[in-house]
Amino acid sequence: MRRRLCSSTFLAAVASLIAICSLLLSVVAAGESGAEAWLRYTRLSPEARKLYDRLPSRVVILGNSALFKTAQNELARDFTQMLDRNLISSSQFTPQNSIILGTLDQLHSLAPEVNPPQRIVPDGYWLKSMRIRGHECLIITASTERGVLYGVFALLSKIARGEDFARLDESQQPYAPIRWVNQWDNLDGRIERGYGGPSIFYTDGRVRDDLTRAGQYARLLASIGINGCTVNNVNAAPGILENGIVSQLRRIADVFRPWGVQLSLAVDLSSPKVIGGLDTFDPLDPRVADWWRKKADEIYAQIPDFGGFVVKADSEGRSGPSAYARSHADAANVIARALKPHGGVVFYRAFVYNHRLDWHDLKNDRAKAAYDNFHPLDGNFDDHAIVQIKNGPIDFQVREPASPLFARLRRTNQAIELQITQEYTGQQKHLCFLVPMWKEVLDFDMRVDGNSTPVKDLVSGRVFHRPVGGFVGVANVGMDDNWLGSPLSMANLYGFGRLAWNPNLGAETIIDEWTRLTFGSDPLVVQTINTLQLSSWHVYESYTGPLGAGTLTNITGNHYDPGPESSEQNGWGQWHRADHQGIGMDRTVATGTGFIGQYPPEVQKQYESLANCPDNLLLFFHHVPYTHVLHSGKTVVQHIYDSHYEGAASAAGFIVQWKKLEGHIDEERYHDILTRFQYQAEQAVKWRDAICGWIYSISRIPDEKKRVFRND
Ligand code: GCW
Repeated sequence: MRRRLCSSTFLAAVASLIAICSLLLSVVAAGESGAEAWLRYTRLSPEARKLYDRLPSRVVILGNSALFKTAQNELARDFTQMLDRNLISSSQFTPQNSIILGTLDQLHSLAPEVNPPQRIVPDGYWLKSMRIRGHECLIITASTERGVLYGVFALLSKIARGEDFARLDESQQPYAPIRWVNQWDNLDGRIERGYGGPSIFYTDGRVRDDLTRAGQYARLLASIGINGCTVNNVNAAPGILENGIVSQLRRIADVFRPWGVQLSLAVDLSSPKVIGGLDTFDPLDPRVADWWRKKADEIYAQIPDFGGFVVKADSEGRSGPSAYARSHADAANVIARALKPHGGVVFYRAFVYNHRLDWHDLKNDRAKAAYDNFHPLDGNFDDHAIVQIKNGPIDFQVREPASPLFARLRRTNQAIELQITQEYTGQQKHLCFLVPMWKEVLDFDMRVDGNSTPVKDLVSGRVFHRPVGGFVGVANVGMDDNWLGSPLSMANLYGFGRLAWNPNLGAETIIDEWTRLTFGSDPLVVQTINTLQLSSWHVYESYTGPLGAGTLTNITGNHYDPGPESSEQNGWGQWHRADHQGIGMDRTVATGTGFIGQYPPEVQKQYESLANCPDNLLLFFHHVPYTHVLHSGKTVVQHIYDSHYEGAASAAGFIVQWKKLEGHIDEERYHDILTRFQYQAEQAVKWRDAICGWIYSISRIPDEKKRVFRND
């Protein structure tokens, strides 16, 4: 009997041990699905923990708002996770070693001697180790409460990456006040160009009951300094402004607020007519102005920290001011004036073009549209309006020059729109780390008035001293555990936030931070993933669109598969103009569409001449024979062949590099990503064969290396 009892106790113990183990395993597995993204905060090794032994265990919170609560909870939770330490919180400073969280004003009443080295702008923060009343303190302070939260995340990031700091004296300031993401979510739960599952906000025409993911998303955004999120598609359903929906949207704003993320909405210009019951949406009609005013008042009554509206008008079939022969400035201003009393802003997208262009006319050029539409209106937009400009003049292609419009709006607020969701860059199925591409655009010097005027300084409002400006990223996260559909693609969301905060950060720095936070600091892991990510844009470009050829993808369909013929002979204007003699769009002033003339003179000079135009944009700006010799010494056609073969080989090489990480990272992400690389390598071969075969069929010039054949 005793023996039996013992053995049954033993069995029960084993069973519960197994249960505990499987629970632990499932916790690890759940944690490694990618859901935590760069906020994993895993337990540091005892040795690494030693670095932070001197950090106080007491935290003093000088404010009691929701943002402070968030900061306090985040700090406490992640200290426990990473350092196995329980922080003791207090709202009063009693003389002992402490971490102190407070705005500068709050801090001054405690310790008037505390003075930051420079003015801290809103959202900026200062981390400072100093003695207060004889005790070692670490101060996390800012001019705003949101800045304090950002300071907490900055400290946590340092610890998670094992940064060795004995004492801190670091102030960080955002480059621009606007650091927003746009989500292209529809009320039915689908996301336009979303590759990470259905909407985290909506299902079946209404806001989800369970907004846990929306809150987690806000946490992710806050951790990288993003302060606004537009929660619906720019192809906006007018119904988004119906009263019944606004009261539901309020719940999203409520889960954003503790993280300092402001909610905003994309709106359709025809709303006053379609849902407002007016017989017009003419922006100059006083009834329309009144409607927008009342609508804004209603929204602010429910969502006091509402950020504003985003407008896509007269674009791709959307309604717009042209219906009443009014200008885009008229349309933007009627909305800006409704938002102004509440401090909100309207983003008016410059993505306006005629999608029924006559392709027979070689002078027609979609690239010219943003400038043609908006440059004449410079100075006509109200201060609460911001013109939101896509990075390139076409549409998020793998290689485009910077939009000339950035240089040409002197008296208008502007923001750059970057695409995090990889619509034309592999749809999260191919690895394509976009930070190096974004940096090329942000660092591009427009030479306005012959001075150094990089795009980052134009969009942030520095060059023309604009009151507001900044960065918008189209994110499109979804319900998939890992948000974007692929764990590695999250580097783009992270990178967008980091660049919006500080566009001077290097791509290497950003990816190194991200990899350490997402996968840990094993040197082999860090080195391998950093290298893969940093090479990925170039690799993707080399097998999908070298030399700036433009859209070779299926433009009338999924924007993903190869489809070079689909770009031509239609009104969409994403033309490459390939024929039997040559390839490329002639956008020169001398013989082409004249697009190059939209740039400031020094940039014009660079692009206009074949001798100065960089190879990687050659076909964007010039139509050349296939036998044209590049700066590299190769002919265009041979470059296209070689580039595709090299690109496909590099994609296959990704698998080999990735396999080195087996056993170095968790199995779940290891296998998930391995499968993706295997798929990408196959797709790269498909692209290679499709494009090389097509180029051969139109040029009839054989590949010197005899790899390209076509049975026709
Ligand atoms: O790139 C195109 C996309 C559309 C998108 C549009 C835009 C939301 O294919 O899906 O519509 O750009 O930016 O408005």
